[in-house]
Amino acid sequence: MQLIGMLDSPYVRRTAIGMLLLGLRFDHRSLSVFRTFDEFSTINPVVKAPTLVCDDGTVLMDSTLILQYAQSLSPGRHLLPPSDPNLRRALRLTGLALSVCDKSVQAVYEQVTRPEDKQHGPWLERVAGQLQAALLALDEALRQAPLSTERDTIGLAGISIGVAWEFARQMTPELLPPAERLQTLMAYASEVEQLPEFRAAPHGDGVVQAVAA
Ligand SMILES: N[C@@H](CCC(=O)N[C@@H](CS)C(=O)NCC(=O)O)C(=O)O
Repeated sequence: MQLIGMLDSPYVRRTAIGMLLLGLRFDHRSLSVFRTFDEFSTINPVVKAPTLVCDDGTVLMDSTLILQYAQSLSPGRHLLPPSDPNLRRALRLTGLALSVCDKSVQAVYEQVTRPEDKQHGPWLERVAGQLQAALLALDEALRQAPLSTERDTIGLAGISIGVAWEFARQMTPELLPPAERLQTLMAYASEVEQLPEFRAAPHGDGVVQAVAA
């Protein structure tokens, strides 16, 4: 299998970390959807990161769908709890984390891909408000009940929260709520960033490293 896309994308990074935690072997090609658009389009003409080229050549896209497929290849390790109430909580937290990713990415695209005089202030304000709401809800949820930071039990929610925070922190620091309102979230994220799978796939332009079993 080949995972295509850069680890500066939170979607690529959550996919890579999830696949590593599932114990799957894959090659990683750090192609940019912007700088290497043409090369990317020869693999997936839709140019979406992440893209997964399966062993039979099937091309998958979308981090959640790729992770759903990856989960099917690793029946011994589960990234989602099997049933309620834990399943419902994990899905809610994952949804909040994905919203952090979506809103942070939208803000980056607005600021980076548009010329300054074409940027739309009210849109950016709306996105920033949504980003802040998702981050504050995550902090509150983690304060109410802990979430695993352990390698053997961390799931999709924990992976997504760690990755989402790192992306938002690095890419849109000016849009975040005050740090004192995110203490629990920050502590959680800093702990999970120490896991071998997170360290093997750091935010940035590198390639996913192998992890010892
Ligand atoms: N919901 C998708 C979002 C993926 C996404 O938007 N990825 C960005 C990179 S951060 C991308 O492919 N951008 C290129 C484009 O949309 O043209 C997922 O979870 O994979």
